[in-house]
Amino acid sequence: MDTKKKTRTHFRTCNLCEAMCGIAIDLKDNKIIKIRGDKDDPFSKGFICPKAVALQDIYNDPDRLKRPVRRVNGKWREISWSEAFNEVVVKLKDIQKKYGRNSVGIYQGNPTVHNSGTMLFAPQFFRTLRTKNRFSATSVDQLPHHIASYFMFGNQLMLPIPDIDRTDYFLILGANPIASNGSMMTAPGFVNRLKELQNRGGKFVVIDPRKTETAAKADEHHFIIPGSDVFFLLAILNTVFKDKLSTPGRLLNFTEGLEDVKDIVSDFPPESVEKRTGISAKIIKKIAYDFCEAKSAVCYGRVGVSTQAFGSLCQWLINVLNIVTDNMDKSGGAMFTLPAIDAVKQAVKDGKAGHYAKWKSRVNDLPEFAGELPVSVLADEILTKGEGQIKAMITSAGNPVLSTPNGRKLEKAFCELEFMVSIDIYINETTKNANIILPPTTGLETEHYDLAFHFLAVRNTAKYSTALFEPENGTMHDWQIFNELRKRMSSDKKQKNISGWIKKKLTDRLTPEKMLDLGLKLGPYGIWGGRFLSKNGLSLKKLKQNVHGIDLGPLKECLPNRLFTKDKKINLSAEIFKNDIKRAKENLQASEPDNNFNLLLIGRRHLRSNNSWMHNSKRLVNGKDRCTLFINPKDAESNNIEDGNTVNVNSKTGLVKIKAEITKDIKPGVVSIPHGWGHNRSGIVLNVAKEHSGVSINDLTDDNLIDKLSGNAAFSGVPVKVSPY
Ligand SMILES: Nc1nc2c(c(=O)[nH]1)N[C@H]1C(S)=C(S)[C@@H](COP(=O)(O)OP(=O)(O)OC[C@H]3O[C@@H](n4cnc5c(=O)[nH]c(N)nc54)[C@H](O)[C@@H]3O)O[C@H]1N2
Ligand SMILES: Nc1nc2c(c(=O)[nH]1)N[C@H]1C(S)=C(S)[C@@H](COP(=O)(O)OP(=O)(O)OC[C@H]3O[C@@H](n4cnc5c(=O)[nH]c(N)nc54)[C@H](O)[C@@H]3O)O[C@H]1N2
Ligand code: SF4
Ligand SMILES: [Mo]
Repeated sequence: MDTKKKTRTHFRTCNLCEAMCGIAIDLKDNKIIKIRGDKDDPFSKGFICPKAVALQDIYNDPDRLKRPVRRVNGKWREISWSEAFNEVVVKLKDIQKKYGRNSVGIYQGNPTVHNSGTMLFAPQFFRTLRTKNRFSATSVDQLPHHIASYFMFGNQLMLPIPDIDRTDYFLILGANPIASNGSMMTAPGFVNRLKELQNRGGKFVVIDPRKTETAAKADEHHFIIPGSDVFFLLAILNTVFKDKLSTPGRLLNFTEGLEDVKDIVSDFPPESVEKRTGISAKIIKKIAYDFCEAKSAVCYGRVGVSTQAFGSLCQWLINVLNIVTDNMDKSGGAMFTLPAIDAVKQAVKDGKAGHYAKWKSRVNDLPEFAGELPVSVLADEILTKGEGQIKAMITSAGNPVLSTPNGRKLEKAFCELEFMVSIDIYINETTKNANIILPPTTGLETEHYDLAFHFLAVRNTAKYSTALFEPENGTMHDWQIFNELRKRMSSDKKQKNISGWIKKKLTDRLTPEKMLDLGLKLGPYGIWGGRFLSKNGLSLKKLKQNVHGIDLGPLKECLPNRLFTKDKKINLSAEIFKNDIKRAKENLQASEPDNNFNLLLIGRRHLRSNNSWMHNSKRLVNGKDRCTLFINPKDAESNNIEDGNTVNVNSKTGLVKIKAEITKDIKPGVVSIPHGWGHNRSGIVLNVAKEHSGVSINDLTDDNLIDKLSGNAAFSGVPVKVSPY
């Protein structure tokens, strides 16, 4: 059949955010005529958001790079792949030879986890570099979740997922899933799931400094002072124990440290945190009672509580709350997935799945976690002279100039490098600083399997998408780029023995398809490995036959078997959390506001945006300016600001000029700017985005504001001053 001339429909998963929506793409003469939700996808049931339609804009974007480019005297010139690879490898090898292996730094951005090719192939290349200077978007996002899981369950990837489809009470802190479509909780059609929760008599309660799109639909919303969730959670737990509201139930048999936790939280009665959180003791107690009285309940906290000075304590306490109220590993509580490719199990090496503080950053002594250092320290690692200084950078699928704290400083640091290569589809605020850009194919040209999001999903499902379009001649997939880099970096390495030689030959022949097929077959539902050891088991072939995806059922109880701790027990009171409580206590006592910077800045997300990189789609950026400052009428009045005024926003780190939008939906004392904007830097090639540039909130955020335990950026509640322009 000549598919080029026919009308046809291609089914796949949208890979833009974590929701894994099934989409149906109608084509005529091989041109896209419509992108719609796939009603037959058993998981997303036809739900999509406006970004899915923009997949075609990325594919068709005239600004998208398709051939490698080199920057010479501020001008970009196309070069051949072989020239590009040669130069990159020669430069990286030279620099490592001259300054040592840690002189090459790596930053991997968010789309990494949305691209199975990169997930499978980038690590092999990075291993050849043997550098300790590895960074990623994890430390401006979910690092505290991994730390909590590692210390409590023994595996950094054993992440509890709220069982939203069965819960009776859903307590949401610092997340706005109606705009973000859910994170570390893959639940396509989230808004419909919330409606169903309410229809079956359940309740959901939102704790957020802003009355968000999600909060607006909630049964209760309570404003909280940014950065104070740790105290709210401690006080909830205080009430649970003091009033003997609940017990861990079945979990008690394999939970260690309950008495320690009781002891810790006894110091935080609700009355003691009223002022710091802005939530009354009465409300805190009511939430504790409602949570415990519900048939099932789950507490979930995301970006807004991870990116705080006490982000790790927050994620730990959220797990503790779910455990001590017998809402962990139970229908309607927080549960664990069993994905078709079991990344959780595969994360175990030498009996351990993760490590913490095996080494520290050269500057500021920040702990590594699972081989990565916190990105807040990246600029300083480049700028601070001495042994181990970063002299070359590799960025892949990331835009840290816009997405990490004090982006201006990082931008300056990039200018000091001897060499930089970026693997990216655009010349943007980060990649414009590279010497060479290696552009991969994108979304619709790639096959897709969600290695990450199947294990973060509210149901067990599996789905594989074939590529819609053949890649253009002379273009390369991310995985091919990484594979080529790996081969060339290790080309002069002699294999010590025959098994090494065989391993290398086999590695050279791997493709994502082969690896996925193997993973599926050996996985828990596979034809070779699983409990479904039969013809009906999963394989890539089987997934290809089921273009809408396969439902593998609701999440199931799996503890204590699935625990990765040595003693097969949940560790409720790991030392690192207990020790960090001291820091929290000090903070509670000494929280006098800084009069110079009297407002607290937070971020926000919009449905039609996706971090920093989708503003070159006209259909998404059209309409009202979205990069504005939300400010409460009281604060606007006291600072002489009227709606629509351009204002100065200052922090210790920087200054931006931005339009004010006065709204009661933000707590007095708090202001909000969305992240990912700021396309007003010279030298970028994003012609649509430039026209809707906005400003970067990360020109205001501070690389010194971190969660000391994890090193994660503390974006929530950056002190700022707002004044008329
Ligand atoms: N102040 C503040 N800052 C934040 C946040 C916040 O809430 N507030 N959120 C943080 C969070 S949660 C995150 S995850 C980070 C995101 O931080 P980053 O990952 O650094 O930023 P992105 O904007 O996602 O950049 C993605 C890059 O990948 C490129 N790209 C897209 N698709 C592909 C592909 O298939 N292959 C390759 N090679 N490149 C591709 C894009 O062109 C873009 O350059 O931002 C963080 N920054
Ligand atoms: N449309 C869209 N979808 C996205 C993205 C996007 O950029 N746009 N990014 C994707 C990525 S990378 C991620 S990680 C996810 C994130 O998904 P979510 O975590 O749902 O992200 P946000 O919408 O930023 O929600 C964070 C909420 O925390 C609140 N908040 C801020 N500070 C505090 C605080 O101190 N305490 C409390 N309790 N709340 C606070 C904010 O007001 C905000 O409502 O979204 C993903 N999906
Ligand atoms: S919600 Fe996320 S996965 Fe679903 S269509 Fe929108 S961007 Fe794609
Ligand atoms: Mo993220």
